[in-house]
Amino acid sequence: MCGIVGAVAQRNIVSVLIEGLRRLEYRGYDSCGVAVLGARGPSRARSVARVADLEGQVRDGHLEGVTGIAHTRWATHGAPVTDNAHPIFSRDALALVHNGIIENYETLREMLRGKGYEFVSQTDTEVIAHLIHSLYRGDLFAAVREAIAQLHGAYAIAVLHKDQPHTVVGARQGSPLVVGLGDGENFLASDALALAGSTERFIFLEEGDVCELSLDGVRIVDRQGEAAQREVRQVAAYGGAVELGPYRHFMQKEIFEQPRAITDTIPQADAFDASIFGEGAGQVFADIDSLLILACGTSYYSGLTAKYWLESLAKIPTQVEIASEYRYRESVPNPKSLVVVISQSGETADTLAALKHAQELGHKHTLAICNVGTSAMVRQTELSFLTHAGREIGVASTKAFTTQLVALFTLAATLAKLRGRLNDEQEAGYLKQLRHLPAALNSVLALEPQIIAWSEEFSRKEHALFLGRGLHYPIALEGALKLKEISYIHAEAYPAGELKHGPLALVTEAMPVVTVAPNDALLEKLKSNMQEVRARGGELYVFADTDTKIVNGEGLHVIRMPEHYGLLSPILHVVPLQLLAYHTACARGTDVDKPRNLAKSVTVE
Ligand code: HGA
Repeated sequence: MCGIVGAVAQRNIVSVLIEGLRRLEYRGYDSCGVAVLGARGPSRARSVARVADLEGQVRDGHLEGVTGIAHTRWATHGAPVTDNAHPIFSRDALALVHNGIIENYETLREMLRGKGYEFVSQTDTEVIAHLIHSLYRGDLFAAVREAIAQLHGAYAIAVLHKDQPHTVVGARQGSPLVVGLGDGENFLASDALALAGSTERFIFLEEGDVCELSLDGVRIVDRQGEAAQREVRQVAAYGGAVELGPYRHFMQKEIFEQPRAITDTIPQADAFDASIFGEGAGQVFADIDSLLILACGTSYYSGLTAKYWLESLAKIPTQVEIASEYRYRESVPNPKSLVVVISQSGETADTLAALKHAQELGHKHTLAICNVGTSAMVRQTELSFLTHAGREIGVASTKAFTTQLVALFTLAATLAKLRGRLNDEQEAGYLKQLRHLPAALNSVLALEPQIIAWSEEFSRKEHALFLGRGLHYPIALEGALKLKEISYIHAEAYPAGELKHGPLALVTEAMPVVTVAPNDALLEKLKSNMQEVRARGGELYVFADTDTKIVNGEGLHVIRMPEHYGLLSPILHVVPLQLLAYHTACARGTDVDKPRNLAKSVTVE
């Protein structure tokens, strides 16, 4: 989603700003811009094309400066057109970039219009720029503090003013912002990743913080206006831009990286030990009587899968809820419940807000399952498990999902052991199965040519139905989500037993029905559901375990999964669904890594 970069230096800073935007590009955006401070005020370049186009404009226009801010925008208020792209100016004196949503922008706009401010964009952001400008009395830091006291909603902002050279002021509430410390120069960004190459020393701002960057230092105050001492963290692991290598898209690369990602995520320990989840986890796990899993999108589906594991293995009651729903409904808190939040980036706005809501309701035990160790989510939870998927660039999540499943299975097995429900032999068996997963995944990835053949058929369809049962119902949901996200084919997933309660009405010969058919206890029931589809002329595309005896026939297409993998089977069965979505999207010629209207880390509500 939106990205912010800012810098104060003694050298021309434009290349740092552009490079920062380039590093954030993978998150998805629809316009971008950069502003630098000159003697007569800020000047800017904005583009509704890619960062490369912005770079061309900057070069051709000789835009240079030692103080600047830059932005990639994912529009929430106002179309992705140049006038709405950030940086937004106020009276050619002040420039501002913003991530988030200002909920009371209409009231503020009326108030500011009353003061003579003219609005030239449809954004909610423009009210912040004019508000700060209206409050400016020679001190930008003070004006920002006064302005944010009037804002309702979520924001991370970076601002500069023509009368204050070598100054960028930032503030955050509900959207991430980090300060990067250099020598005689300082930086600001919505993600430390943007500043890799410029610094390895970061301060992760906390909710309500306001900061002022100058050449020789950074001033930070907290929400109350008290000087805040924030830890300086060394973060060196970001490396350079990720290369595509022999793959056509990052999504394909990431699907094929799953054996490696899972190898790196499987706990090294030769036992399911609470310490895998952080210091004090043993105590926490002994204290809890249930789990509440909060997540969005693909992470929500990993939570749904985990419910089956947690309740069958550990016999611990587990509730899974969409974060954006949980935070706005009245629920019954249980302080003995462990709140598990799942997010690839650890910055998902809805999940962070749900976590905060749970904490305010009195939930004291929290665990993050996350791919980014420096994220807000990891910092705001008591315990954490880091997946080691590596950077995921494709908007449609793949390796983050399967590594989350590894983390959640480990959690279920650990709780089962602590509750006396896992004997030594079972523990050794599950550990062995986990270690063999990368090899098993390689065999599944070898099915790619057969899946490509199916994808040709799918690319001509407008609808698809996905069926699964039990542990594999969430996998059917994830398969349908992948297909709709990147190929724009309308797809729905149902637990197969639900067919006759409604969706069967949709089944005709034009409706492909993808079926996840592992050789588990529900296989015979699933076969009956498949018959129901065939009887109505539906075309079945079945991913069946080798020993299921489901064979090709009229209207029945079968791809055999190499081996049955018991409780861990969802981790294997999701992979052909990822490949099916990927190759169908390729056949339809969509922008696979950056599907329309979507963004990578969803940092707005
Ligand atoms: N609301 C602002 C910023 C949008 C944003 O943060 N997207 O991720 C706008 O629409 O310009």
